[in-house]
Amino acid sequence: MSQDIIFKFADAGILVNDSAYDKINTLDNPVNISSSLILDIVGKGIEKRDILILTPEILDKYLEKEGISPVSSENNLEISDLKYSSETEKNVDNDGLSIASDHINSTYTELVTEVVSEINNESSLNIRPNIEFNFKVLQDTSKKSYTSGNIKDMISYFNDRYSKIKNILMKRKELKDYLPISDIFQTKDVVKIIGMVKDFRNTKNGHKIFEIEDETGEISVLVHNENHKLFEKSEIIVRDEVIGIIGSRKGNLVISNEIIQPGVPRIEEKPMDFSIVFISDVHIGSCTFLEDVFNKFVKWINCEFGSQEQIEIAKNVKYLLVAGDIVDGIGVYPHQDKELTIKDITLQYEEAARLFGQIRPDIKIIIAPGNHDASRVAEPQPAVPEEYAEALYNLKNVEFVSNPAIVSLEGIKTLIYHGRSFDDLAMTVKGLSHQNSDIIMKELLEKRHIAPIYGERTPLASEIEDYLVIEDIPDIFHTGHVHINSYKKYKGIHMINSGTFQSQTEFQKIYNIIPTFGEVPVLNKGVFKLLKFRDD
Ligand code: D5M
Ligand code: FE
Ligand code: ZN
Repeated sequence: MSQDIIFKFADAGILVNDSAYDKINTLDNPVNISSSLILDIVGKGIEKRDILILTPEILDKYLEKEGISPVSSENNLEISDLKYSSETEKNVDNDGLSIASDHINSTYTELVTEVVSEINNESSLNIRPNIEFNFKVLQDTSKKSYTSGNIKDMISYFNDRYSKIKNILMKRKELKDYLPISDIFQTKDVVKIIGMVKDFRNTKNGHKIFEIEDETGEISVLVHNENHKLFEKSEIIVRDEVIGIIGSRKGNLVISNEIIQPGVPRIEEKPMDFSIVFISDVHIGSCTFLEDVFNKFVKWINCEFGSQEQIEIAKNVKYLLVAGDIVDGIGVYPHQDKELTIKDITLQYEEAARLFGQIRPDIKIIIAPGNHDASRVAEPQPAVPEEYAEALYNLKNVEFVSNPAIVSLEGIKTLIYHGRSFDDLAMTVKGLSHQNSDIIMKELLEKRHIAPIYGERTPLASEIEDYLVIEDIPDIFHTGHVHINSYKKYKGIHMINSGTFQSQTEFQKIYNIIPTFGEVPVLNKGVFKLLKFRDD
């Protein structure tokens, strides 16, 4: 009997007796059958703290109900068939929870503590009864979708994007005396404009030409390939981005000397006397969701597992942020059902509620949707709908926000974004890839937009307003989606990608995406840590 299966049952509060162990072991697919059986039992509404004993008789009834193997008993499995035990079992994992130090870049590694592997047998769980949260939602677009999807909305959407980002660019001293495009034909010397990139192309001599437009007109801007630094900068500029150009006019062409992105000023770091845990891409319901790894994470956050140092970190946790893809969803890609253990979206959220419901109630959990969740896919995505996720909504310590959203956690401004636009940037910009989400996050901050390219893989709702402009500078920028974690501090902003709890999928095999599953970033009193829960 694999330990994994024992723990699966134990985590759901079910003890499996010896004969039932043996019986499960003889089945073709014991792991999957165990998962379904657990769901079936848990779905009957047992109390979380009750311990149930699974006997071979109960197992037989379940197998018969599911048509898995012929058994003699005629009764259906009922909750009353399970024997209750008042004894509370302590589940102790044999595997150490370690703080990872083997990570990608050096800045990252410097911030990670030494590997420690100790097992804490005694629960230090001490619920803080009087804990107070200073939690505010600063920006949420859940109820702000007014779009009728017509062409007028498109125009208004782009105008809004342009004027919001222009307002940021106008404050740059280099662009103070910018001119509307229609006026530059009257000037001879230096030309300064602020416009949206309508398109760009390379000339046959290898120069780059941008078509830039504002509300008054449009103009071609040439970037000479011998101006190496400028040419390099021009390579990261994308369609629909709003930029400033300083150059000289030659007839109907502006020769660019400088490209100015709105960028972000350096921010001062705020003190933090608590911890925030960042996760995303849990993909509950998928065959590749790593339930055991997730349960180990839950035990740590509940202060029941880890070295003394790790438990001290857990004690400081006040917020758990989830940046989308909580569940694997239904029909997200062709033939997805073959890769699902739970094929119903409501049941996926019920399972999510069971798993997240094990987390201590004095931690506030903030959930934003991702492209696998049951929210509309066009961004900004409204919060996970209650209609499908009622079970999660019933958890008292969970808050739901849109994607993207800005929340204030004790005054720490946190921008949460799933990260779908990373696909567009990784596909279209030289030097950007899923592996380097820190560079993509820096680029989004520089562009002051969550999903700058319109009409690529990221579906954007053409709202009357563009809610994806990054107007406020966050203290933390939390993303997911790429399933590969990263951390970098840029101009004082903590940029965090939280990885996943899903092992490599068939799709990711094709694209050679190697996920960093079970590695969880934490800001412990302002200091970054990466906690490793995976076993390998
Ligand atoms: O995304 C899981 C992973 O797959 C993540 O690394 C992004 C990548 N991905 C997803 N969709 C695409 C497209 N359309 N192009 C390129 N790469 C993609 P998930 O959202 O969990 O399915
Ligand atoms: Fe995902
Ligand atoms: Zn995703």
